[in-house]
Amino acid sequence: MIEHKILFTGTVGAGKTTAIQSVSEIPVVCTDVLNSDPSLGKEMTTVALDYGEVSLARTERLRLYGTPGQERFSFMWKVLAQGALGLVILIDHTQPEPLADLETYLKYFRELIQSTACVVVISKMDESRLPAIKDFTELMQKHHMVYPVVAADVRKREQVLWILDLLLVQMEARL
Ligand SMILES: Nc1nc2c(ncn2[C@@H]2O[C@H](COP(=O)(O)OP(=O)(O)OP(=O)(O)O)[C@@H](O)[C@H]2O)c(=O)[nH]1
Ligand SMILES: [Mg+2]
Repeated sequence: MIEHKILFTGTVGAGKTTAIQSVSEIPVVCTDVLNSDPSLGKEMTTVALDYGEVSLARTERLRLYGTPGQERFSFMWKVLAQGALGLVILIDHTQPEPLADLETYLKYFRELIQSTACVVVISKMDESRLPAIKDFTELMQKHHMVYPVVAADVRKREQVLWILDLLLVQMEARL
């Protein structure tokens, strides 16, 4: 059995925990607690990590880790990034500055992105329309990063599997 570690990161409420819960075949290890910050606009928030697993073929299993979104827990980001072979950056499109948010994650994970595979996922585009996907792609180009940028609803298992597929294609191309 070949195992790959995949890391889900990105903004608070973008759907990291949801994405892992959508596809995991084991009960997700979840460290969500009641959120005490009303500005986050949701009941629960991750304080340490999420962990789930999904097997894609009989020979391949993905170990899925999710980071906390809140910056005060960012000490966990580097810890969780160790050994990751692919990175999913989730950006909540309903937040005031989604482009600036993406830039924050591109900068923080620059080394990991350049040495592994990456997919940028814009979530909640059903709720707000601008900026467009093209604007996120242009930002990536400005940073000389050529990776897929997609809009997805991570509450849907098939869409998370599609995101993982976009990562695996890159990982296979590197082998
Ligand atoms: N409308 C809409 N809601 C979504 C979409 N994707 C996820 N959600 C909702 O957004 C919320 C995401 O919450 P979490 O999965 O806890 O987000 P998180 O990224 O783990 O957040 P932190 O752990 O606090 O950083 C959930 O209530 C989802 O149901 C989407 O595409 N559209
Ligand atoms: Mg979470």
